[in-house]
Amino acid sequence: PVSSSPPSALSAAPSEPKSFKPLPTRPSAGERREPVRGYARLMVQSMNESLKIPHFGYADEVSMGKLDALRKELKVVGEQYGVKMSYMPMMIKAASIALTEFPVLNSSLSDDESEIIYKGDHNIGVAMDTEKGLVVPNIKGVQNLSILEIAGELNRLQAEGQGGAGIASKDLEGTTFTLSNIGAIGGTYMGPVIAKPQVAIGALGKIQTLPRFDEDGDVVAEKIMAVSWAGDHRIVDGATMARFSNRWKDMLENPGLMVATLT
Ligand code: CAO
Repeated sequence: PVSSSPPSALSAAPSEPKSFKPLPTRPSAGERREPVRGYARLMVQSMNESLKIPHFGYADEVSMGKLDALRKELKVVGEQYGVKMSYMPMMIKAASIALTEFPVLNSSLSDDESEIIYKGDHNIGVAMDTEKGLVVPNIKGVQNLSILEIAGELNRLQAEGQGGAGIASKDLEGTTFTLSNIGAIGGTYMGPVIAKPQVAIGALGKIQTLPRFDEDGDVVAEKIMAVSWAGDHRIVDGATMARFSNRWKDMLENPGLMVATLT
């Protein structure tokens, strides 16, 4: 028998009809040219240089349950200081602590490739998706900053990235290591690209609730985030990257370890 009821998509239609909006751009037969300017120009220059770096990749997953609980607490603290607290400030601080133990990841190779230059400061770059395109400002001297201070700097850079004046060049210079939170938009894994003269970068996937086994072999719901690292294989080897990643992951999975290390 043929049902007289309408398909479910139609039955869910709003009672008041909406006005029809045409798509913002319609394909046309001709081509259109646009000058590559601003952040897009920086991306061209920086990525051409990146091609000279022999990359290797390394990925792992992090159980984010405890960090998620800590973030909920710090969010309330942040509000008292007028600061928005995401996961990033804690992940940036953990990276800085791990960099102290694995300084080669916060180094660069000299132009003649004869020396490794270990950087004094952890100027951690954060890839930002802005209306004007990708830009990577850095938070300077993270080794000396509290999680709250890192959050304040991140908020400032995010606001400037979205603002008309853009991010000042001093905030774009001197990056020593980068994190890219592509998971804020979506995705699980990424192949991040190192920007010279840095030697490492990490891309963070979307935090998802997934089934995993606990210590008793029972299936439990866990908050999982994948991390994808890239290293410059001329001076970073896979074992060093794995040890660094393990240390970083340990701190995110057991934030007490991070607190114990804070100066
Ligand atoms: N998984 C799930 N949720 C996430 C998440 C992740 N990995 N990262 C962020 N979120 C959540 C935040 O917790 C926040 O939730 P609440 O509103 O409930 O607090 C929300 O998403 C928005 O976060 P945010 O984007 O404002 O803040 P952030 O500090 O996490 O990230 C920034 C800041 C600048 C890194 C991010 O906005 C961004 O631009 N990411 C894109 C980076 C990018 O383009 N990389 C590609 C580079 S190569 O082309």
